[in-house]
Amino acid sequence: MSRLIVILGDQLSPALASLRQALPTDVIMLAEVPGEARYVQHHKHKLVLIFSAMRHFAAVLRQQGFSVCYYHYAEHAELSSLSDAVKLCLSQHQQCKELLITECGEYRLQQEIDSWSERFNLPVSVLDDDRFLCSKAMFAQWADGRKQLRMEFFYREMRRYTGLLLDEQQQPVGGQWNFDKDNRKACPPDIQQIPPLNFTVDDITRQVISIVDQHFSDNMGNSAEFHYAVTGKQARQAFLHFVDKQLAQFGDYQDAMLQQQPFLFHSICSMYLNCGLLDVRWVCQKVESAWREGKVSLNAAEGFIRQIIGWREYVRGLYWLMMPEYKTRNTFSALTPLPAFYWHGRTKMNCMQQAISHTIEHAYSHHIQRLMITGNFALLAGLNVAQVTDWYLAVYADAYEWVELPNTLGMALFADDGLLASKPYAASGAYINRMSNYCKNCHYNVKETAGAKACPFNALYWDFLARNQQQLSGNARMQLAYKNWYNKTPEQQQALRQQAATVLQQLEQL
Ligand code: FAD
Ligand code: DLZ
Ligand code: SF4
Repeated sequence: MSRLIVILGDQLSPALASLRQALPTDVIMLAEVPGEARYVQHHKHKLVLIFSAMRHFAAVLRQQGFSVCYYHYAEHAELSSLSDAVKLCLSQHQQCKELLITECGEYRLQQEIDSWSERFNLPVSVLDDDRFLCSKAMFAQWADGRKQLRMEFFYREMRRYTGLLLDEQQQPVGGQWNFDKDNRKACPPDIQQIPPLNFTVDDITRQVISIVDQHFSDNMGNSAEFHYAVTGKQARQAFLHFVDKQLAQFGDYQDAMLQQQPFLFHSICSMYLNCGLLDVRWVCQKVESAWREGKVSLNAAEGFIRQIIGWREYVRGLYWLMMPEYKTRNTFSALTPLPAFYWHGRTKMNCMQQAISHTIEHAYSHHIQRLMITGNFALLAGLNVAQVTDWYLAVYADAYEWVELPNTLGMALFADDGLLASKPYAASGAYINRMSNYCKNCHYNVKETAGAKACPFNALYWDFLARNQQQLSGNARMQLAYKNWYNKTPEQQQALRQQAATVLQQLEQL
């Protein structure tokens, strides 16, 4: 008996659980379908990356002797969803009497998959996605009975579980678990940098680019500028380049931002990890080895490994633990419509212009731009949570809901009432000025709080504290912020709130 093995666009890993079970008699299906390509307005680079990586992956499976059924975008008018593709494939391969799939990354699509058994009247096996180190069940067990689900404690468990950066007594090397405090230096503007590896497009990618241009012309980005890896081999090359050239400075400058520098010392590997071109165990081993060989400092290696086995695994665990209810959360009842400049990048706020233009150009911006620039602005201005989360899901090449939603709704917007973060990441212009050189080139003045030239982040920050006093003033980590607010005279408070009201009225013109 043959099985139909369905591989999704973010499951492009040779060691995928379902592929490990594949037999020569099975049929493997991959399908480019509008249902997945249009559920948000994905950035063109994200579409090119996924379609091209899917096609390259299918070619390798064929070379390995598998029977692959591949549906190209728009070649079959009747295909709208993945379910349609499965139906067509089953009709074309009637020997398949069972479906096999690895669990998917988004609740929305998992619901669809869960309907297949009844819909197609076949047994459907859904395997755990063991590309993640922590299974859903393991995370749920860790979370069970805890009052707070803090990443730091989860991360320590994951260090013990993986053995990464432990000494012979199973204690953290360097005597502490976390070197976060050493990851927050501002970056000198003239620092020497070697850019990430770019790749020239091949025939497969060229064909995909023309499809994306034809069918997704209104989406963000310019597909002619696509420069990312599309195979596992290229993604590993790009990562080794990072380890060799950038990792040494990743630790120090993880939180820094510089004018016209979208990548700084970041790895640019989330888009590859998330679609399966890179393996988390492999990347962590490469980074640990670089430290053990004395090539990079511990704060760089630990800082990187924490992001992967800590944050990445933690947000995934939290997502599956809390969905679908998580997506409905909106602690501050934030409903202000997303300003149009999030889509076109034309704003006088230089920090926002930089973060959004990097996003438009590369379908990428680094963590601090996502959190402390576009995310912070959305938090302070009370932008509509659903519109903000849709924006992040659309515009980044690494965006899938399991990772995007907890980071946006939980970390950036604090809309989950502190489930993920112990306090809101709210900051005025002073933080942005400290961590970047953006303010020097800005129309607004970061030192001013009143008037047409005042940095919008300043009044919005105080207004955020004032309007959410009821929810936040009891938070131990907000005490200093509220002390500073209460130290202001009623006139000062009134002026700041008036300025914030003016800013909010003119959002589209900022
Ligand atoms: P590096 O800075 O080099 O970090 C190394 C790796 O660590 C990343 O590749 C990533 O796999 C992992 N990592 C780091 N931080 C996180 C985190 N908070 N959560 C999960 N993994 C992390 N990441 C995504 O992969 N997809 C998203 O859709 C996404 N949306 C985000 C939205 C917001 C509002 C915020 C604040 C963060 C978001 N992140 C998301 C997390 C993080 O910003 C990106 O993983 C990172 O910027 C990717 O760039 P990089 O590969 O150069 O990362
Ligand atoms: C993101 C994406 C896109 C743009 N297109 C496809 C597609 O055409 N076919 C497919 O199988 N997967 C695609 N994906 C990835 C899926 O959306 C992803 O598997 C789910 O969101 C679950 O993470
Ligand atoms: Fe951003 Fe304000 Fe600095 Fe301008 S002055 S770059 S708006 S923080």
